Amino acid sequence: MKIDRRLREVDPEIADAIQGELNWERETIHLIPSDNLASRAVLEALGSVLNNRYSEGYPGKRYYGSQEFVDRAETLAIERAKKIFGAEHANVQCYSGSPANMEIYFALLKPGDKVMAMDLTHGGHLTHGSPVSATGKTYNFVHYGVDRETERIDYEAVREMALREKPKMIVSGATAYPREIDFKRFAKIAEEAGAISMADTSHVTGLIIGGVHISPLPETDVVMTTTHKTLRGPRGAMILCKEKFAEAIDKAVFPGMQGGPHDHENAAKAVALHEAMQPEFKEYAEQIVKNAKALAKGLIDNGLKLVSGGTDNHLILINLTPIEAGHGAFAQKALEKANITVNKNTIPFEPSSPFYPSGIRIGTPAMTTRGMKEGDMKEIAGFIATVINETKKYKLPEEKTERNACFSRFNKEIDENSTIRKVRKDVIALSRRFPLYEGVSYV
Ligand code: DSN
Repeated sequence: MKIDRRLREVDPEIADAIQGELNWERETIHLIPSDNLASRAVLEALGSVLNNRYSEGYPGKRYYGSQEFVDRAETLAIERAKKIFGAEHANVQCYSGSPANMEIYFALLKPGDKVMAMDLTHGGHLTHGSPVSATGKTYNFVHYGVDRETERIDYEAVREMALREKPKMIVSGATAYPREIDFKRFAKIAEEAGAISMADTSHVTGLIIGGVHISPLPETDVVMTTTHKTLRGPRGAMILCKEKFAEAIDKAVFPGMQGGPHDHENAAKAVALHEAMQPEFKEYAEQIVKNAKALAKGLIDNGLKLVSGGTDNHLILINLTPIEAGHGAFAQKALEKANITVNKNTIPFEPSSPFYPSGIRIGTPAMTTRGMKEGDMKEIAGFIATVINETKKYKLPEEKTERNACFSRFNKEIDENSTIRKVRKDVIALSRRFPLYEGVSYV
């Protein structure tokens, strides 16, 4: 085997798949709020020779030899993480957000301990104790949600619940909550209730670093963040905590739940943190929110209903129940046909189901990275409203057995829909005005 042949030569099928994704990203309005576009510098570190190593342990205390450069990269990541978040301790080895949350629970709880977290359908995450997740099966989760009227977290209700339930840990943070979360208030509630405070800031970490949203630190005991969302780094996660929890967290990550760290990923985390320390990152974070507010206004002006009536962060939840409960799958598919990438999502007090939810979740990080501004958001809001309007005549059959046939018919008709085809052309024209990964090719 010749080690230095290029991907195109070795595996043209995978080269085609990657080139296809690149073309798609270049010509798409990419609005999944947990997605972003990592820099070439981050991608270069990810695709580096650091992939080749095993290095169980931590810098200076490894089980394998010759770790000079691995240690250098991981130490840079740790130091940058501590500095940027103002944290006493950082563990950057977590493979991703879900294992990182498990690692925190494993470090600080015993099976069966009570934990309070946000309900999945109100915007929480699977690993915040959903009954289908190992977290929900291992620990005794009790859930708070949003207020039915305001669709926002009612902090006084959370406080009352915490004092009543006396959990061992209170988790703040969400994946589908369009409003700012007062992480400091959560930490205070936990302190009053005698609980450990844990914040999962994954979605809004870039906004926190950019000074746009409230930081959970230094008050919160343990913070978990993924590194690939608004932070715009490689896929992965890290845990930040108070010194008193450092040993337990490190032991839970390795050897508790993980083996060898992904050294290439950790180096790429260091690059992303370096980028986040630059002055332009603050501008990017501010622009994410300006864009989300402009997009939300545009959607409302076009007659769409938003959960909580708007947004303070990077994401928006469109409530499609005025069309019908469970309409999210139709909207997602039709938008995909128009080269607009979104995800169907449950809404608070969901009247349908997670597979056929009543909402669409959209966000601005990726398009902000691409350089789009408020005027572009207004145009995109018009595209989204036009496409959703074309789906209104389709209704989700009550009978589950009729749903596949319904979606086959819908897919065919949506493919041929001239209004959606016209939007697609306009979307491609708009996205081409914002070049992406120029000069990169797998052809
Ligand atoms: N799946 C991620 C999201 O889309 O928010 C969270 O892990």
